[in-house]
Amino acid sequence: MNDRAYALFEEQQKNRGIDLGKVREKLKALRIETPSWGYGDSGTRFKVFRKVGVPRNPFEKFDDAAVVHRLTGACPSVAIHIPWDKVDDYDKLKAHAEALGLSIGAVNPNLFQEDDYMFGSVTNANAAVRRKATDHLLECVDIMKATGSKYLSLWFADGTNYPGQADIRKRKNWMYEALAETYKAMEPDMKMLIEYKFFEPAFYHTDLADWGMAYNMALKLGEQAQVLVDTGHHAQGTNVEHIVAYLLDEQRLGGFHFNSRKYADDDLIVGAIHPYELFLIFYQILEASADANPGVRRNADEIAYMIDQSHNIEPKIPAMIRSVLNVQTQYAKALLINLDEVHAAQEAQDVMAAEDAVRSAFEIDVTPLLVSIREELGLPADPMKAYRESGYAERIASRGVGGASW
Ligand code: PSV
Ligand code: MN
Repeated sequence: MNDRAYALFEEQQKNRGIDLGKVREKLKALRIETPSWGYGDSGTRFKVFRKVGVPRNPFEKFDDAAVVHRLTGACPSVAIHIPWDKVDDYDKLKAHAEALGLSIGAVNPNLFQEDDYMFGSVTNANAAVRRKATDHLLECVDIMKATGSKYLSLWFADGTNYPGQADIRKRKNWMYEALAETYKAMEPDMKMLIEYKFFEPAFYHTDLADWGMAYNMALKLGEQAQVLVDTGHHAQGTNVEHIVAYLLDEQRLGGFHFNSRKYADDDLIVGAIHPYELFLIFYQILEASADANPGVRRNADEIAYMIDQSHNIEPKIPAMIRSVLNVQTQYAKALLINLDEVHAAQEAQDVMAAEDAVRSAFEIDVTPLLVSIREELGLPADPMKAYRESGYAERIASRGVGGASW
């Protein structure tokens, strides 16, 4: 039955002029990092619901991440958050990850949970607080060295709530100073990913509010600094794929935090709310990946794809699997865009044909393709079903309630 479905799919794609061999290679190469904090308990400012079976320490978070990787074959690295994932012995954490077939991905400093940071961390008017915050960034670079991580992933909650509360330009310069000191401590093969978000927890101004501010910092710091696009961090209606295309053209798109949202930074399952946006992001990436400029191509091919979601009501492991599958689905659809057809329509300035060439790929059911690839890789055809049937959720119930938060 599956063979027949795939044969039909293959025939249809051949007729559309799609080279399925290349599509399959690209799909098999897609890697999506999952976040350690996505396995812990998280919530809203109203309530953190405690769940049965939540990992009690970083080691158990890796155990859960390994299940996601085993079932999807696409998630071999896990981002860590310090101090949530602080351990006495990073060699031990690294060895634990490796024994599970995982590696330690991006290291995320935490500069938003201490009382000292009420008025900011690296942009605090108090020099001693700034020093403490920068020291934490440097500590995270040391953790990267100890764990073999290549990405320092930075998000700052720093900002103000009221006009006049602080000197915006001074804070801009303090931000740069902290990042420059951190940048200097990195090894040449490490990257600094700079995330932005326009509000929350600060409600008047945030020091790194949008991609332009993050990009400007990255430009001033040097080539190892790049912008990280968290899909939930924009004002409603922002054209995220335009930002993606722009950053790719400037060769400064470092990575993504995938999640989805209806209203603000909701951190929901990826692709749950705006799947077409995710598809269009991949369309821009694939255009860049075929660009005449080798630097643009390299940037497109080196993007760090990461999930950043936290589950308030969802069971964590299946929610993560669903996100991974949704990313694969939208990537697969984007790979079915016939770019030659798009370019011909663009050349002819044929608006309807150009729009159709892109959208029609979104409308294709890629299930036969994904199932066929999973079968080739020895993965379960339906990872969600395989998870439900694995008994893992029942086994981890013995961890009880009250595991790690975030
Ligand atoms: C907070 O908005 C946030 O979701 C940022 O996107 C960070 O990447 C993440 O938390 C972890 O600090
Ligand atoms: Mn993020």
